[in-house]
Amino acid sequence: MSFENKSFDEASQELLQLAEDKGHATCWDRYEDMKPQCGFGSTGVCCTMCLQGPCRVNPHDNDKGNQEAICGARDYTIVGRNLIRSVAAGTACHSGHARHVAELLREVADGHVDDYEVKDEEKLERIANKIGIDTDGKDVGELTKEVAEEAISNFIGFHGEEMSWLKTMVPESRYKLLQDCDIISTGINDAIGDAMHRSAMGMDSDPLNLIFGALETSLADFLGCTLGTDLSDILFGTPEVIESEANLGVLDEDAVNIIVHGHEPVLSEKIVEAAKRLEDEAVAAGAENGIQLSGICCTGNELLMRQGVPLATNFVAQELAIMTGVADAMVVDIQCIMPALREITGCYHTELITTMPIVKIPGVRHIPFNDATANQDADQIVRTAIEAYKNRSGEVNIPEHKSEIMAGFSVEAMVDALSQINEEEPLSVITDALAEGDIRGIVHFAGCNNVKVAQDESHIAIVKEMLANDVLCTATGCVANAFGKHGFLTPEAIEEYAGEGLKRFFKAAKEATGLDLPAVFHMGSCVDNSRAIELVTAIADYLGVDIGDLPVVASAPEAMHEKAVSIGTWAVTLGLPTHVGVVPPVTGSTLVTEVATKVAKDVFGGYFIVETDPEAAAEKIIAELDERSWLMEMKAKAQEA
Ligand code: NFS
Ligand code: SF4
Repeated sequence: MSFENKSFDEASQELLQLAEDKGHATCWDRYEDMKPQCGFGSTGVCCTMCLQGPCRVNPHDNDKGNQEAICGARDYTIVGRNLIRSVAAGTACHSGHARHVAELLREVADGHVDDYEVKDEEKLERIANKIGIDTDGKDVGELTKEVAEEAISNFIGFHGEEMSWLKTMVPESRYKLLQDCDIISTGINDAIGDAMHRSAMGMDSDPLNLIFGALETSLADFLGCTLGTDLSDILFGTPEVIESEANLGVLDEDAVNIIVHGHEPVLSEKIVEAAKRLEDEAVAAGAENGIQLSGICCTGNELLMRQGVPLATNFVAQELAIMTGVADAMVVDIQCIMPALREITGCYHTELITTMPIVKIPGVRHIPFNDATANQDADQIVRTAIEAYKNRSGEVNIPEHKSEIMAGFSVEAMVDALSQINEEEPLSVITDALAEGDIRGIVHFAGCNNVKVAQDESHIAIVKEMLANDVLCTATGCVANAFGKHGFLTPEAIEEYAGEGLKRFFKAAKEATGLDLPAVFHMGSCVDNSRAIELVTAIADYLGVDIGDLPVVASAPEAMHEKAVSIGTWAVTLGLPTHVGVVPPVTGSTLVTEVATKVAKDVFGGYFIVETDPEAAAEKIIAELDERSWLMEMKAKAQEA
């Protein structure tokens, strides 16, 4: 049997065959078991907000029309409430991650932890300037403290003021629009609290009010993502262009393989250091190649971006990585960690290790990771992996597939590259190419894998169309990982997939700088979607226009997590048409669906394009890019006249 309906990734296909041979169940099998999935849940019209429920209303009941729930709630209220709660959950994830980094930064400034230090003083100063902190005469410690405290104060708005950081993150025109719509919260935690409060039983039932509430919450998520990115850059360094590899072929039979999985660099950066420190112990245990680290999900992306650690695979294949037989430890922190890992690691010698107080799995080894004892904890984790290596016995099934990749494209790294072409005005390299038509627009890819789509298939189908149509592509999260595995993060992919205009753009860049750039720019983890907005804002400011004017579209072809819902929502709010390749649970309300897919465009410029067919999606994305380019041209002509 071929496994093309489950995964487009050949490494995954090989291991799916193995799973079948050995009788291991995977998420794909469990997905089949879940069918048929409940129509009420799938369309967002199931409410469990009070103990009288669940209420499942039928929006299209011929006898009763739009059916009312016990309390009288209708489809639009229930869909609106479920939506805002999803956005709040996504926001809690990103901002929980950011909060940890912010608090760590403050601890570092206060001298309470010894195992971390500020690695990027330049970024520290740049961020301080950006948020209006006077840097004159202050040393690194003072500045770190002030930046950390300003970040933490953005979580709770004691003084009833708008989250101060947000203003620095978008063009003035966009900020004004957000203010006019009255959707800027006083703090990240306030936004999450309000979202939960207003969606409780007997609270907000006005769908429009709930939708605007969801937008407000999503802006808090955007801030959480930005803090996660900026503060991590300060602590661990701003990514620079780096080379590495992607896919399960990076696992090394002759090394102790430690796979880090989750999201925060706070833990995984320490694992990198500990792995170097304890390399000799691994060799002494018989692993002649020492320790091989690799990553899954966004912690993989974080380590790739800053340390060049290779990517093992992306979200939906996390169980398959264990079936290689050489994963000595899988170390997880927060988010996107399937509880199913326990079952599959139980069949192998693999040590599954949880580390965070809010993520435990029954029956799984927990090694608490504390910032104050980080080095010691990381050593214990790595030593546990080395011990597990000694127990390795079963057969080895490492797929040979892997691809070379280039990553590390922070906005700083991109501007740095562009300034080798035009030192004075680096962004003009992109805007000129847009004006001349060599580049038709920019598409930023974000998001996950989803078992409802064959792994990576939609990602690859859409990016191929984009490149062939001269679209400049950036990516974060599991889709960036997919592009890595399938060879799109290489210069060679330009030759293979790009249209003539895009080829000219990259050729000119190469001639001016000697740099071989990849066909797609890997900008990092999912919190690093903030980097995409930083880039877009810089371009908008350079041209003196708004984000909503630019030929830029976002796409999440295989969205899965509530985090993807919150990111998609802020992308729309910030003015980006946003494609989603999986139907979100809102279609039970025609009203909410119409607002999300049509009305939003009139207010914000951004709106959701829900399209599960990748070819149709690509067409819609390109039509949107063309429409925006045309409008920009018309506006420029009108200004000249
Ligand atoms: Ni983003 Fe990253 Fe992957 Fe999706 Fe999960 S790892 S935070 S949520 S599945 S892209
Ligand atoms: Fe039903 Fe209303 Fe309770 Fe929801 S809040 S479960 S719709 S009675």
